[in-house]
Amino acid sequence: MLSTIDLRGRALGVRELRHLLPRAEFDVAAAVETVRPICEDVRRRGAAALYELGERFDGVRPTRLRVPGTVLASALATLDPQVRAALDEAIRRVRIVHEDQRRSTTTTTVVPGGEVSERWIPVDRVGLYVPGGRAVYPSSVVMNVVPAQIAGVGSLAVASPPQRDNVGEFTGYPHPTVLAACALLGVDEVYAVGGAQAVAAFAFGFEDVSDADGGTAVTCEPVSLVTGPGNIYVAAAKRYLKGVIGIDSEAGPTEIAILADDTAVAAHVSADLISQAEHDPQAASVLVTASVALADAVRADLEDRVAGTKHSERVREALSGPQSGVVLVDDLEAGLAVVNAYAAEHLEIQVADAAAVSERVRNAGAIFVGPHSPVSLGDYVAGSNHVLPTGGCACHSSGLAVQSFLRGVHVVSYTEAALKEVAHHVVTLAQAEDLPAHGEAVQVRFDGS
Ligand code: HSO
Ligand code: ZN
Repeated sequence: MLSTIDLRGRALGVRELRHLLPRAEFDVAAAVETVRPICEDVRRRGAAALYELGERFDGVRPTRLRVPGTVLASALATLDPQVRAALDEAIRRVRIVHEDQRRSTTTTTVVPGGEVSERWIPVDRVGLYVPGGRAVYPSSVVMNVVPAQIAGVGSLAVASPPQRDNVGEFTGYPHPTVLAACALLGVDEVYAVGGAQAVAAFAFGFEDVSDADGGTAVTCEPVSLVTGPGNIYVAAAKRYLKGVIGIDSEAGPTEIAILADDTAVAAHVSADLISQAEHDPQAASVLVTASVALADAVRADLEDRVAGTKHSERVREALSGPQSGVVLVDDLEAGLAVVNAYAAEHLEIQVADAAAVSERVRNAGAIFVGPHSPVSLGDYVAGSNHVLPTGGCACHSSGLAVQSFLRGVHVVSYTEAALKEVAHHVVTLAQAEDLPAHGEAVQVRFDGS
């Protein structure tokens, strides 16, 4: 488990580092070919396709595509009280943090009478995807819904795959804890649709005439934006339909990188590496350190800890894969260069003076500072968001936030005098670009004056 990449004694640039550092091959482009017919089928046949695709890919035909309100209510009523308390606390903390990140309009007076504002307008309607394959993610409901609600999105729908193992009134619907989390957050538009077909259903909308109950058919209106993590097919569908819809990011398998020195506790490092490896055999767990003693101690701890963990097979596969490893570096400086080149989804800093070191991190989806801030805290109840950029996308993208659901619109307002003052510049630039009608549109306002 955990191969070693020994970079000691080598001065490497970003290009070389990216080449040498472990990273999963995640061929979304190839998966786009697989999801194209699925998305087109949903576009053409709507609800009929969604029932069939659920049966084929999720192993159970959705009972109804839209989960009835009574089923949502009973998921909440039957939710384990401890799970409810934990979800309540997660919601409370995620709300506190995200409330603070609201955007307000900025207005700049460029000249007297000439103003430009940036007004933040929420998207009208979003579709939030909550995965439900190897694990079920009520926490992801919280991470998607809370920022969307705080941003002021008027209409939001959740989709999550129907679960084969559900029984009784939950048969053919998403996992009851996912439904309960939706109910807790006041989301009543929930669909039993998973995978690529869920993204297509959101993009195109559909009408389910089989769910008319003698009255009107159920309609899912198309959304403007789809957010949330998912498997490679969800990512591929997001890529394929981008443009029809906006997307947050193409979240791939989870990654944790830990920058540690010999002040770190090996058992903590080892447990944290395992915690994210548990998600997926393709998950990446990377330790970056200059301390051979720590690396050895972590390896030794992993032996027992991996054997004793519930999903040990999956974890072993993730830790043995080419995407995981121990990166040995000369010193902290070199370690920082490595983590910045790697741009992990989650980065833990477990070194002396972790706060100061963390300020020097430029690329990471989220940073966890010091010995008492493990990633799994952030996964659930730190208040931070856990929908984060993977695969090196942290170099250019942010995790899900209130901002993800807003558009910043520039609002221009000039008086006649303020326009007159710059009219000649508009005319000059219009002529320079051989677009004289642009200039004329200004001049016409002053003709005869
Ligand atoms: N670590 C995952 C999120 C998650 N973990 C949900 C547990 N549940 C990606 O950030
Ligand atoms: Zn996690």
